[in-house]
Amino acid sequence: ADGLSGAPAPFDKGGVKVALISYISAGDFFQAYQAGAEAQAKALDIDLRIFPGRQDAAEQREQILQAINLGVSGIVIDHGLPESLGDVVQQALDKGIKVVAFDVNLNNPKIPQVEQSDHELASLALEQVVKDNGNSFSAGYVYVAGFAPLDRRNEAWDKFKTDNKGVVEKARFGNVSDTTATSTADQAKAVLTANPDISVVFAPYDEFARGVKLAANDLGISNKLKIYSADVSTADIQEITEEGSPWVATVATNPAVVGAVSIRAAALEIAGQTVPHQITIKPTLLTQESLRAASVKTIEELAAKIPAFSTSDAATASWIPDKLF
Ligand code: SR1
Repeated sequence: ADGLSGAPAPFDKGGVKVALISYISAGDFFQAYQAGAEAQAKALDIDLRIFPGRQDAAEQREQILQAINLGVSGIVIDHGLPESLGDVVQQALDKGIKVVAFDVNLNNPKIPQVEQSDHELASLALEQVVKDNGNSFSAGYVYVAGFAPLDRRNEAWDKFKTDNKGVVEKARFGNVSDTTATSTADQAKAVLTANPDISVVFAPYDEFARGVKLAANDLGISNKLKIYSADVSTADIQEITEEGSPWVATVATNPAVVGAVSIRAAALEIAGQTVPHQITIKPTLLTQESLRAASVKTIEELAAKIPAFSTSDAATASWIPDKLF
């Protein structure tokens, strides 16, 4: 570890230990988030310890205790179930370890909360739904309660239904696991078969959208359905823009940028510098039409065209390198 010249302690010496403890590691979003966190950690000469998430609350608790024993200076907690984390997170704070939470509400004024502005994300997607379909249609909705971003997006969906009485939610389904897309596809097949009048599916997580698209394709109804989602990855862009795809819009940040922001927030906390309690990374609407028109094929091409996909001004400081992608 060489340290960063001009950086405050302990970053001037380098090798500061930080743990990234995820609840979910599988899927494009979480892999890109981790890659962004690693890139930012490297730029800060942080010794980043990554604990893979396996959707296992007991294991995540254990990992936090392991990180405390490793003597880390900071912990970034990426998703999780708040009810199973409160006491172990408090143990970390009591030892002077700085904690940052992404997409898990730890409800502690000492813990900065990172999020992607989920109400806005869902509202932008739903505005596009109305532009494309009007405000009277039968809908399917993919939701699993208990995940902070999905719960926030659900608040926007509830408001949308209140404001648009002609929108009828015919079925609600979803699964979050290590096989989210394929399990959601199995559920979607049953739902779409039982409700042939569904013309719109709101699936605000890219793994959900991928599952619904798979089901629509298997049932041969891709031309009768429109899918609206959250998140974007290179694989998603290919699925959205391919000919005949029912996946017509998504609203997203660059997850690598979100990962980088989470590490920067932890670094600022460790350096004793001010970090806002709420750190928000704003998402962008990406329609099938706009992606096709711009001939965008990868997330890197998106980053070259849309500044918010290459960097964020959240949690920055003059001593923190932020040109990562
Ligand atoms: C199970 S929660 C999945 C969501 O977490 C992140 O906020 C991503 O946007 C993804 O949609």
